[in-house]
Amino acid sequence: MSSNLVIVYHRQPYEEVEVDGRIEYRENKSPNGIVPTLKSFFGRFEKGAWVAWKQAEDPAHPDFERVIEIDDQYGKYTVSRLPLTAEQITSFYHVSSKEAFWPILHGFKERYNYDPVDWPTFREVNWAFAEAAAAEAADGAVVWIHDYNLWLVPGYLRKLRPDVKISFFHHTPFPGADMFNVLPWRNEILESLLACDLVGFHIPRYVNNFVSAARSLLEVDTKTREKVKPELASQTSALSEQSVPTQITFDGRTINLQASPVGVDVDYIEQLVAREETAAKVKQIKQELGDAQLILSVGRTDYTKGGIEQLHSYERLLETRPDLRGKLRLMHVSVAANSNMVAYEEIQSELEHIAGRINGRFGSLDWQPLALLSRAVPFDQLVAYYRAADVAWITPLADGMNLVCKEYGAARADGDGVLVLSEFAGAAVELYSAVITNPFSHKSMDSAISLALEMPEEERRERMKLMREIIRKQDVRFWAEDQMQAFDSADLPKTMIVPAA
Ligand code: GDG
Repeated sequence: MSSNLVIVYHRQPYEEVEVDGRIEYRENKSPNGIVPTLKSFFGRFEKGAWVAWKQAEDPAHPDFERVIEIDDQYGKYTVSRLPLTAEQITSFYHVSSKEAFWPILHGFKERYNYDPVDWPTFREVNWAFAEAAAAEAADGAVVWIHDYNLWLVPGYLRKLRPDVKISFFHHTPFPGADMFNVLPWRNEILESLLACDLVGFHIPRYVNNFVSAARSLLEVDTKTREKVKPELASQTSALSEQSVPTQITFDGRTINLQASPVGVDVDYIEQLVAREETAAKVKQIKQELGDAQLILSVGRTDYTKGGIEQLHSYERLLETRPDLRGKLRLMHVSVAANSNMVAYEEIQSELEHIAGRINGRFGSLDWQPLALLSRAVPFDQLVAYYRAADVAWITPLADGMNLVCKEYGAARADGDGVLVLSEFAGAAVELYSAVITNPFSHKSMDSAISLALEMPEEERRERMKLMREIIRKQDVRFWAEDQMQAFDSADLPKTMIVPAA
């Protein structure tokens, strides 16, 4: 039976484990994150499907079943596995998406690498995703595509299936025309996105940027523009906007635009924190700390996450404040992506270099100022660190949303703890009661961390209370409801759009 909701996301929605020579499909070990959130949508549709890639030596004759049925706590759904060669994956994902698009999306022109991009392969892979989605979709189904590595899918899908509703969600920032137009494939990408019924972003700034890029190249008109919802305009910050287009027109069609910040599963995190094992782990962490304060920093190893700038700030802090030596510990979790990308390897070795220098300069046999972890901490332990940390120091240079800061707030059911948050994380638009900082400024970084470490309890609790109210209200279910409403309101007549060749 074909599906009423088809989710197109590059990764498969489970872990494949070989047991006695047989493949078993297991729930992802970590029930947080975007994959379980997306799977939870299947419960709202009669029949669901997921399209992802899977590596195959010979895609014409893959050594796995292309389409399988999964039955898990989210119900029964189909997973269509698109066989791609290792070369196709490297080219479309690691090279085109990560080396060319990712730096531009996050505003790092100098890191943009155009030369190795093989555009025909990017098109070919996106076409294959579109074909797989078209094969799964029922008449008038919603096809929900995620992220920039699938930018051309909407245009192709519109060609293959003019009847379906196409929605596209960006998890990254979207830059304005000056930055986006660095990409030589800009017209083709924008025309594809304009084949959607709905294009979603975390915050109004990215919507405005998308429209600025589209208007710079194409005859796009704004049909409706609205004041930004109060929950996304509670302060004026680096990423604030006061109004946002909600509908634009292009080529005789209307495209709905949505700003909807992804949230976290607060109930789940609170349940984890309430467990006895978590309490025991928190106690153990606190005992090990003695009277030292714990600063926690968590993210992927990526230049956008600002790890290097943060370690420099920590070094300056220990340099200028000898009184803090022996009284602080920074746990810097920087999970290395398994991608063999030079840019990430360089960041990793730079982090190790600075961390080694800090420990060498200021540490002793009894006290190490910094613990650098390059591997993922299991989520049930991570929440114990969230709960134990006096300060969460989350200072990306650019970040679509940033869920770590929301997880930290969700874990602080005790009402204490301070969040220092970069003003360039999408989450800063919502979490105005955090200590907001500019990671490009030494002065701002250094004063924010000092302020956080010295903040009186009353102020900590007041800020945390405000933050937790927002994190709870705008949690993952709130986002899901927003998406569902947006799908419903995107019921528009469609015409065929042919993306530029
Ligand atoms: C993209 C956008 C946007 C991290 N370290 C560990 C661990 N994590 C988990 C966190 C969190 C997730 O990874 C990271 O989410 P972020 O949102 O912070 O960042 P990206 O991976 O860059 O995600 C981002 C997001 O998409 C959603 O739209 O917010 O802006 O870049 O859930 O908990 N989890 C475990 N151990 C770790 O050491 N278990």
